[in-house]
Amino acid sequence: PKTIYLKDYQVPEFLIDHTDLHFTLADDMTTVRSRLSMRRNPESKTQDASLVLHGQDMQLQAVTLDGTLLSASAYKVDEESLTVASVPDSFVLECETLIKPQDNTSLEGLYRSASMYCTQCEAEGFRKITYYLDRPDVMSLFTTTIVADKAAYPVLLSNGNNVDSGENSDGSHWVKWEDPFKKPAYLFALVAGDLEFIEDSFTTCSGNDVTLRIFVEAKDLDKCDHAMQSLKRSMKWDEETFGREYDLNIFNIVAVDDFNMGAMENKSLNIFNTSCVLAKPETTTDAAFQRVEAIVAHEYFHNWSGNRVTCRDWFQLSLKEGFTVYRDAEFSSDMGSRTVKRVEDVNFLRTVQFAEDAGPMAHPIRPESFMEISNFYTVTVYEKGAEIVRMIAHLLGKDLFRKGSDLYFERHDGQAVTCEDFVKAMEDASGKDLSQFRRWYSQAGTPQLAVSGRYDEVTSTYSLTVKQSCKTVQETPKAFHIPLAMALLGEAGALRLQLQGAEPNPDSADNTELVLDVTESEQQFVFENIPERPVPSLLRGFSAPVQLHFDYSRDELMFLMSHDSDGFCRWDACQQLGVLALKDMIAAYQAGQDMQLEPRLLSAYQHLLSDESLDKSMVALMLSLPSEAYMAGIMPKADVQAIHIARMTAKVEIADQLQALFLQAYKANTLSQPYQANEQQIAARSLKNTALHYLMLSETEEALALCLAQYQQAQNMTDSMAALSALVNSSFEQQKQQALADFYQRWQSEALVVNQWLSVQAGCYLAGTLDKVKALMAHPAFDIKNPNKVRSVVGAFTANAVNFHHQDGSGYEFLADQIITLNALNPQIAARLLGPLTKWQQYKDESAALMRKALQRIMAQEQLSKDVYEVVSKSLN
Ligand code: BAL
Ligand code: ZN
Repeated sequence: PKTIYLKDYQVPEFLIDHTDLHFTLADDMTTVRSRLSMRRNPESKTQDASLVLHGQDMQLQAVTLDGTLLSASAYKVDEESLTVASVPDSFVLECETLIKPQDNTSLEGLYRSASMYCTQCEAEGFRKITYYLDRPDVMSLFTTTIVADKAAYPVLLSNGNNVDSGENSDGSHWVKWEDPFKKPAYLFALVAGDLEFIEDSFTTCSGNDVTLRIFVEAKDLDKCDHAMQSLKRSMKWDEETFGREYDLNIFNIVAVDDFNMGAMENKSLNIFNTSCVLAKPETTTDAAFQRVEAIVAHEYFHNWSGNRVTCRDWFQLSLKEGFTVYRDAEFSSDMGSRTVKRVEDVNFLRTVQFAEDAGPMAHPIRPESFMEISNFYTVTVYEKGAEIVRMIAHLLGKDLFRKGSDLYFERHDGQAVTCEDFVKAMEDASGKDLSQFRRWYSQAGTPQLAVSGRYDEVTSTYSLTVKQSCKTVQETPKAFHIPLAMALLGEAGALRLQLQGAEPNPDSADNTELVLDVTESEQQFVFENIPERPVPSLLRGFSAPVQLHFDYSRDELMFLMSHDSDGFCRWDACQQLGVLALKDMIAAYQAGQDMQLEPRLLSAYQHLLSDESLDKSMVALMLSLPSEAYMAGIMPKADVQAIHIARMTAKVEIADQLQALFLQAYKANTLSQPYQANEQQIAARSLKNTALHYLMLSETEEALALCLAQYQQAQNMTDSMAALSALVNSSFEQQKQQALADFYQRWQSEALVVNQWLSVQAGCYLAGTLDKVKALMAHPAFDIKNPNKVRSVVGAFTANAVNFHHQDGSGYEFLADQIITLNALNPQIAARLLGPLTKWQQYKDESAALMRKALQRIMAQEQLSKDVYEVVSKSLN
């Protein structure tokens, strides 16, 4: 496969002013007729070029140029394109193609999901629908006519407004849609099916009424309310927070079962994976409720950050994704607890994105090359991209950041632009210099920030020395501009900060936090008039996506945990104490010695469970030891078995020692009110179920009784799944089997619930899980063509570190088998599932060798897709 480079970007040679599409959907074949009004791009240097359109996997029936049917010699078709040798400066090109959505298992382009037709065009799926300039900087006005059998497909949808419709004598009907906004082909969407909808409305800030509809299969109509409410909250929030108003009178969401991604922001016709839109208490966990709200918001926010202002090319993907993830995170923070949201996001970033940055697929948030763009819908582009936007917001301050965002939208409305355009708008609006900051866009890797502190009693100064370094598999980047938010904590609270050489700080209460501009490889910051030896609170709110190293003593971590006013730092202090505790135990295990649990950790947990004034969600988060994946990421040549055994030993010890407190927390947080997915209830359930988890680790009869009662009486899926998961990971074999059978029996007709049932089993950390996973894949509930099911079984298994990394290599071989099967069916999903195998450098030599062996077996397959080839070849390099 060919590598495509950002440096080779050229403006398109042709533009498409109008795109008129006509679809006839029939069981055996779909006919697509396109009518493209085209002209040469005056900005292109090659004014005599022939016309080359993207296209694949279709059968071309006829090509017409300005009304004249072209003979076969006038054009050339290959696997990826249609070339018309000679075209005038301005012309109309018409193509008729045949496609087979029913055979399209890649779920890109037009395909069938259950009994409906739907599309996924981002990034390059439109070229599987018709020949086109399938690149985001070609923006066109679309009209779309859909013809289909009326009985089977009563609902026919596309982007924009429904402008005409009618019926034919053969039982078919048609609808014509017109989108008044120019858009790139990746935002095109079509849906046809037997769907029902719920409807609501929203009046925008300037008084426009918008009809909101969510289309689903009839059986799911009762699971749409939460998404609808989330949509309305998002619309309002975007007006208030970013000044962004919706721009059409209609906004549709459609739920589909078979979907590669979470959802897609097609103009006015968002298509969602059912898992990201459907929610009701009986079938949906708290976490999934929150995910629905966040993803509905994310897709809605794309209407401005993505659709009105889109990307010039796919290297700029983070322009829309990083910004939109930042926007949805801010939205979620405003809807619930800001600290909890921040901790969850940082925990994810540090575990998953840092691992990507340390692996063979490391790339800057604006990659410089790719073979297959689908491989770059990554945590780096999305989540790290959002952190970069967050840092800009932090550096500019709230008002200037808003000014920058207003300028960006105003300046570039209707355009396809670059990350540079975004940064420039921020600079122009604020007057701040972001030149060095731009390196975050072009350099990969996680900066390491080594900080040390020294207190001088004689001069009453405190010096912080900050050293930054960064290394990736490929290179050593230049120094980043890192905003380091910090405070100095004394016995009685945060101290006033006066930085040597800086303007004197006014004597006000809010000068206890500073953001240090770290810009060099080594810098020293000296604080004056510091009356006592302080404990520094560093990287407050996780002010930059870096790995912080400060040699805190365990007592200092205990102090931060209870005294820091920054919630993120309190949580992190607890995590870092957990890291030290686990490292001790891992080392003891590896040396064949007894594993002793750090007594401070036990006392910290005891305190967390006893202090009623603490935020329950935060307590639940702090009671969770650093994950095995996080530990593997920070330990060179990770020994997964040792990490698992040490962590389980620690957990069982905590469970046994604090049994009474866990029981008390369990009882105190058992709610009697009807379920609501609100902040208070979610917090209580999360603490209660954390307590249940620990209680079950002690495997007492009392805990079992509690767990079974919770399972049987649960009125909501959060409680039901928490109990089922505790049972599945316990040694109460008979009760476990009974609960699993009962659960399936009860929920077999609810696909999303069955997926949870699959994943709780595939994620079981007990021995023998791989055999169970293989059995699950033969279960009627499994379907390898459905990405949600594949993620629930194969994805959940690969996240199950101790089983996936079994020392005999069986987990790796199993994954390789699945990749080889999926490579032919759905390359995107195959490449995505490969992730865990590519990180072989992070594991001990024996594991690494077995992981490479599995990768080599995949590499030796004939007919590897571009997606899989790129990931495997780069990770074997
Ligand atoms: N644009 C692909 C799905 C999403 O990020 O919203
Ligand atoms: Zn997005």
